[in-house]
Amino acid sequence: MCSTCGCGEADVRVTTPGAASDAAGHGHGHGHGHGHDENHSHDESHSHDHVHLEQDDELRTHTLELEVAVLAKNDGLAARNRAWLAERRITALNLMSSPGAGKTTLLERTIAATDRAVSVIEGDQETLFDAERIRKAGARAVQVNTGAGCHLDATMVSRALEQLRPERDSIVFIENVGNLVCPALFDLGELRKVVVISVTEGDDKPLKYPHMFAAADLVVINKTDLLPYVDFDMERLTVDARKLNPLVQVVPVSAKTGENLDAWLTWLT
Ligand SMILES: Nc1nc2c(ncn2[C@@H]2O[C@H](COP(=O)(O)OP(=O)(O)OP(=O)(O)O)[C@@H](O)[C@H]2O)c(=O)[nH]1
Ligand SMILES: [Zn+2]
Ligand SMILES: [Zn+2]
Ligand SMILES: [Zn+2]
Repeated sequence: MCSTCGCGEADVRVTTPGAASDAAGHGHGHGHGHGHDENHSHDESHSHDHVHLEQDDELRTHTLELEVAVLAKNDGLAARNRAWLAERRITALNLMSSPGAGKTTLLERTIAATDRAVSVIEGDQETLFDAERIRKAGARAVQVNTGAGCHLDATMVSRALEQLRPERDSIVFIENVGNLVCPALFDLGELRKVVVISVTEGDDKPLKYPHMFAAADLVVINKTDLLPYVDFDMERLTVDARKLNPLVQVVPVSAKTGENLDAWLTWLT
């Protein structure tokens, strides 16, 4: 029911790859919306008569009310997830990035390098690819397929936790759907939010996607092995991220080569 991008959770599936039955759950068919603050329908730079301004305002007000209600409901469910995780002393981390920034690669490395028990909730629109990669890397994983949806929400994470059954004192990584926009708005019940940005995406992303960077506890700059080949100013990215979020930590790594991975692992512990 997202008025802007049409995402919905009507066909959400939660699957444990390799499990005896691919216990495919089916989502309750309620629609949901999420915020896109910008008014997409009017380009600021051109002028035209706002003859239908009242209808626009009405629609916008309605959309906003819907979004507020959806996010409030999500926040309630996220609080339940957070309490459930805290009772078990489980550290849950919400990993967000645009598609292909290297979230799964970083997790593969992390699983190999850490002593803590790790399990993973994978979010993608389709396929079990990432959950299979995690399983091959040696950790348990549950795949959430969001169908048309472009983010994970607290309900999906709650259902995934039921299947995952993470052990006490472990780390649960939640790899969100690749998207720098709406995942920022949805509290999943995680302890911390991590944004992964790769150097091939450009250093202008914090100011272009401010909600994501404002929400982050940590920014991981990935693919530093490619720095010689791209124009990416690490200093600019850091300065801009801190304009939005003065306390945010920034850790450059290469998930491919393992460069500076210790800084990430230290942040984790
Ligand atoms: N050069 C280089 N390539 C990397 C690095 N990390 C990941 N990659 C490559 O980037 C591509 C995407 O990596 P993934 O780990 O699948 O990225 P992702 O963020 O999980 O992608 P989605 O789940 O689709 O959003 C793959 O081809 C990786 O091998 C890195 O540090 N350096
Ligand atoms: Zn959207
Ligand atoms: Zn991935
Ligand atoms: Zn979305």
